[in-house]
Amino acid sequence: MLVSGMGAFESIRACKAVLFHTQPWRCGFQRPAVSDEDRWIGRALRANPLPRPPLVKPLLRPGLSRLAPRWLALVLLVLGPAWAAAATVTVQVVNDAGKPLVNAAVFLESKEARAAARGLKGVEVQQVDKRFDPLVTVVSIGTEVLFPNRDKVRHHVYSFSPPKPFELKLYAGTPANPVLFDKPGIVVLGCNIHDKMMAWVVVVETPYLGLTGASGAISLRDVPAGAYRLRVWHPELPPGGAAFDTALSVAGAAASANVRLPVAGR
Ligand SMILES: [Cu+2]
Repeated sequence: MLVSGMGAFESIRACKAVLFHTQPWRCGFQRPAVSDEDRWIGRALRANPLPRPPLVKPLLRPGLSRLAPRWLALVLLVLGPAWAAAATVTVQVVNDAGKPLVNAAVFLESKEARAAARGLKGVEVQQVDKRFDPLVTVVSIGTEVLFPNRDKVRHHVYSFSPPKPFELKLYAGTPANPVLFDKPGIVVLGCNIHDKMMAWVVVVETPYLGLTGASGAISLRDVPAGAYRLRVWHPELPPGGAAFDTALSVAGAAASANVRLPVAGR
């Protein structure tokens, strides 16, 4: 079935092959069901626990264990104020009508955040009821993602996106090898069998990341004090364009920001 706006393309698959990175909406993108948001954000946060600042662990290597208490005291004396200043950053995202916007990827960039980014294992984007779940996944660079098929039909997951072109040929169950997302950017997922299946993996160079839920809000915990770029991306932003970008200074126990994106969402 053709989708309004597809123009000269003969099928949704042909449309996606050409327009995946430019105008995927013309190929039949369907907005997420609001009822699934809490499940998505819950899984995203479980899959992407925010790491602690990596300052103490190296000092506790076996060779230094005897000195650890003294080192720790010195480190805490010097860095204590910065450590104590780790903040919770709350970001409220709304659409162009001022309504809460679900499934917006929110992340904080800085030189230090880039150095602290660590890939994780065990992140999943499952296929269930012939759709991807979650619809949007935001991960730190270097993260491995599994694509378990929990449907009774087989799927053929692929992406043409430059940060991670890949293909998991027609399969049932969980493929043995996860897909490593080792370059930053937006990776659009599709299924060769079910043309309407679409989802996104947002690969970012920071450990301070999250996805907005039904309220359009996200709280990023344990963010060290510092100057950041607050970035916000949503699947309905103009394809190929940059994510929303603004300066955000983090100090004290909490920081907050309001972001209005020029998308309809819901
Ligand atoms: Cu499929």
